[in-house]
Amino acid sequence: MWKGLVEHYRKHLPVNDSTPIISLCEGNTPLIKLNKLPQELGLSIEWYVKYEGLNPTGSFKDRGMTMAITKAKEAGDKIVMCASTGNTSASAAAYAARAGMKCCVVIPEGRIAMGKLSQAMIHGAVVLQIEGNFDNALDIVREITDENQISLVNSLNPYRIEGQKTGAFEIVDDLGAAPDFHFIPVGNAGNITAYWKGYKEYKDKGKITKLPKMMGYQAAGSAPIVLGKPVSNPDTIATAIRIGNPASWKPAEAARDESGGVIDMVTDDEITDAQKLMAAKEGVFCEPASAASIAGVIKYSKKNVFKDGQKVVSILTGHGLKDADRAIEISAEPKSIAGRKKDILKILEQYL
Ligand code: AN7
Repeated sequence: MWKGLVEHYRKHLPVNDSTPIISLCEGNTPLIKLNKLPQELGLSIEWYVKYEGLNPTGSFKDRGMTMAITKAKEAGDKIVMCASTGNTSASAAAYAARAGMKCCVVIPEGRIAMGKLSQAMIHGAVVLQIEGNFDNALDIVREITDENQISLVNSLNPYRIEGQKTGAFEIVDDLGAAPDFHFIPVGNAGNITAYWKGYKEYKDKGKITKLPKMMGYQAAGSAPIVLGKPVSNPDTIATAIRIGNPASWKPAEAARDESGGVIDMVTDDEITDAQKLMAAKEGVFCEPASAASIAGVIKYSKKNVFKDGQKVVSILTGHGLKDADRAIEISAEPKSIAGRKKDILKILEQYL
């Protein structure tokens, strides 16, 4: 029985026999091989997506949160706190509930996808909306957690990175090797940092000989690392990565440079096209931010640098249902018809 990633990878994680592990059986997410998309794009790569939307709260944040909340519990903290574009707050609220702790989330008002907001609310977090953006929220939360006995559970918390590095372990355990390229959306840049740490640890332990190139993708309206300077008014439909001053900026650049990868950006249109392609051609529904890791492959493939048979992994960081409003906005409207058999058949004629 799968008991969660801390149990499974405990020898790689900072826990001991008396650590009270707080888990919702996260991790062990599927690595799905794409069938249609490579062909449609004329690519002869072996392309996989890691469907992190299948974690308990619907995003990769659960990997880090199981560790962060476990360590907060071990330290005897009663309250945890985070700033969030949505998924961190959903995950923190759920794991805090599981641990019997209070959670406080600070979010940018009106910029959180409804699914994520509903999660923080139903799990009983103190939900505080501020007028500013994520970066402003994180500044406030850092100050408060510095000055009080409250655990910060954003990815600045090193235990978050420890938990999230297990994503790299799972990919290697599934493929028997690291992929050639690892495509990943970049917001606050914790996840690219964590995956790179995971791959490097597996290499140090002799489990792999070769490391992947780390390929990070920001949204064009929120691309501080690409532009080389903070963006004061970040904007994108991919609200999860609407971040203008990433906390893990330096480690993300290190991952890029040490691996020989790139950090680039994709437009909202490219993100939307990629999200629709994944859903319609492969049956995998991811949220807009996640689709940046698909749009990234499409953009990069135009440079004609992929070699036949190379292994490419894209991390689909969150489930599409998180932002159902957006999916409805970009899809064909349901047709309203009279409920007669012949009206329905008339519409289906073209597919028969
Ligand atoms: C679906 O929830 O920052 O580069 O506060 O929700 O590690 O920040 C979310 C980020 C990618 C970017 N995809 O990851 C938050 C938050 C999804 C996300 C990212 C986020 P990082």
